[in-house]
Amino acid sequence: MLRFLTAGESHGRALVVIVEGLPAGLPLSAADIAPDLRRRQAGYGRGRRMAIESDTAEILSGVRHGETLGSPVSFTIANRDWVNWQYTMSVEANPPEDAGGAHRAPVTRPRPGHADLSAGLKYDREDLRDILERASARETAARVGVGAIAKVLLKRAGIDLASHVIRIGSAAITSTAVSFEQIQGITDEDFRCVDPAVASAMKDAVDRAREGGDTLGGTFEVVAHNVPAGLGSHVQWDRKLDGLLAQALMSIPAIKGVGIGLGPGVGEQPGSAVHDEIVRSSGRPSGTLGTISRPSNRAGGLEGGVTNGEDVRVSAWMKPISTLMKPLRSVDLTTGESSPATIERSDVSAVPAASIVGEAVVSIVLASALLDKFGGDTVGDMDAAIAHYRQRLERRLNRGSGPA
Ligand code: EPS
Repeated sequence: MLRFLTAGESHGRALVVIVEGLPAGLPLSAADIAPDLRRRQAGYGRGRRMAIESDTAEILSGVRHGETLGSPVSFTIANRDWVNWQYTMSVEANPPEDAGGAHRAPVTRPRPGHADLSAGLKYDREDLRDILERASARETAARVGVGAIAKVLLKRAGIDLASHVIRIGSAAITSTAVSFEQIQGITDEDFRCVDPAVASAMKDAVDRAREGGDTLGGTFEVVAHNVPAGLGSHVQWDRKLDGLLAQALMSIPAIKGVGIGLGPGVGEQPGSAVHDEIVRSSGRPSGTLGTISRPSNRAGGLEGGVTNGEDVRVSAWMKPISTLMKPLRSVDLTTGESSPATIERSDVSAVPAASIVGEAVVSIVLASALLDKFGGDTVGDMDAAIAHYRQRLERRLNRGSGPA
């Protein structure tokens, strides 16, 4: 099992992460984490914060001379903006008057859609900043760091991941089966969309929303390629991989829906148009099962909570960001008076960034499932278990297909 915890406030000193369960002997360095941290910061529609930050991971433990030790890996991601928030975010009861940054007034007017009201009441915080600092999507930088480490492990097993944006507001691609190669070929970091004409419509939509003081959500899809059949299990509810993927994606801030394969579309079609037939491969097999192929992959690579050798395809629906520059109605919790919601610096749309976070959480769940199945205290043990399993499947699936 791979597990991790993150800590850190959005404008505190740093994000802090501990990852436990990685086998020993995995080559790993901060350079493996850097590209995904950078990709998460990109995207059209982000706020000014991303111009301040230059996210980098500093590994503090669990790695020596470029290899994991089997002990917990910890790392931090510094918040560059912290220098401007030292007074506001001080750990000390009485910060010195000359501590860095403005002396900010408490946040008392909760934003509809954010955690401000519900968690502010639950934790009894007068200044709702105590809530928003941790509910902020800034935390997702930490998860992207963990996901990048998980990807190194997955890569060793031959598994690759990619993601793309399907929709921002009303601008959307219509194709339901974009190939893994097409997604891998995306170079436009602003929208991460396979169709340049739709990307241009997405830009117009974001610009219109910004002008109107509004925000936009959307949809993205994550695809994992070359996944062995047999990750996850049908035997118990909390071992079903589709359920674990849904939980991981739903825990990303603002995600309100998750689909596997056809997703919610499964209810609109008869079984003959939903299930993927099982055929003998002729030529290049569709997935990792060799002699067995699937002409379609509407199941998104998962049947019975177990991977079936096809690409794992999961999509997520993101609501519009809840800080509106033209704020919705709210109530000032200090005075009880009706009042427009607080305005904090924010993004107009962050669907492209969310797709990178989606890749990360899917990687973490798949890496954990890979370790559950093939385990081992060292990567060598894991490699051997995978090789042994592949041979077993090959023997089983080649029955009747070769010379007697
Ligand atoms: C984000 C950091 C935040 C926001 C955004 C995403 O930084 P700041 O609050 O300093 O501008 O830009 O978070 C939200 C939109 C939100 O609602 O929390 C990040 O690192 O991704």
